Amino acid sequence: MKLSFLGLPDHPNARVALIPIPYEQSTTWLKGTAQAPIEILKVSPYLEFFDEETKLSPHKELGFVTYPVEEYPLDIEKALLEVEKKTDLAITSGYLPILLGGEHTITLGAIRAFKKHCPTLKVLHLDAHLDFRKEYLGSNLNHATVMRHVYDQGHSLLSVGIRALSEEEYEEAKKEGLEIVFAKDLHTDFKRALQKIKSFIKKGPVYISMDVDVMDPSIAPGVGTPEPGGLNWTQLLEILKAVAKAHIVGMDIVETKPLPHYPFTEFLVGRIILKFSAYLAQTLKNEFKE
Ligand SMILES: [Mn+2]
Repeated sequence: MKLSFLGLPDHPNARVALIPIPYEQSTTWLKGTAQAPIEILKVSPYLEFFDEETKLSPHKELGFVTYPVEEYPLDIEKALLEVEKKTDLAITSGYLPILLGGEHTITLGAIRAFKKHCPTLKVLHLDAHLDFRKEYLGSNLNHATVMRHVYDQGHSLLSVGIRALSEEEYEEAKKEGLEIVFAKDLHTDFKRALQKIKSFIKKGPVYISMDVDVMDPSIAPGVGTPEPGGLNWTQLLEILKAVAKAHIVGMDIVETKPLPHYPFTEFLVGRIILKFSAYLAQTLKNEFKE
């Protein structure tokens, strides 16, 4: 049986394509993120599909297609090439791709695909970690260096929710003038932090890369490297609302690590996709009215 988001058949006029990427090679601490796409799809039929806030049903208004769950080559460059091809296929088919990881390194494959279609792509990066190292544990291409690669490709980058980084990363980021909205900025003055995010995404196509550990571990315990002091649900929704009003072209949600018997984080990711899609559907509806 083909696994699909919400357990639904592919919508004939879908706007969103879910791309499962069960790739895991460089995860440093707890393993298991390769299982995440399957587990997220498996729990998704048990979510309520209707969104109480927008009063919309995104599976009808936007529609979803789910790409098949396929294995990826272990070699990182080969895997990234596959990710790039899949993302490219989704873009050229007219979908907004949402990649379901898998480890964070896969973001680079998606960004490479977008580079051809949107050279001025901006990347909004939600994460507890800056992932801006030049090298980590002897390799320069892994989950801890991925945003450095994205940045080096020439994309503007805003990292949000950061609360764990090395001194070297901090110095590098400062040197490059990288914009960072630390988790503490969100907690002390959310309005101001949100304004910073809004001005970043205002112009130009935006890709959002979300490591689930950006959320507080109390609501997202199923991650490889949890950090206290993360985003709460309301803060995330405000950010997603702002993003849905911008020129958003793609997204990934990575680094979920399913915990045996406690599928909180898989349900959370399913809900994030539905919430974000409901906001998108609402934006499209409003545009249609104008
Ligand atoms: Mn992280």
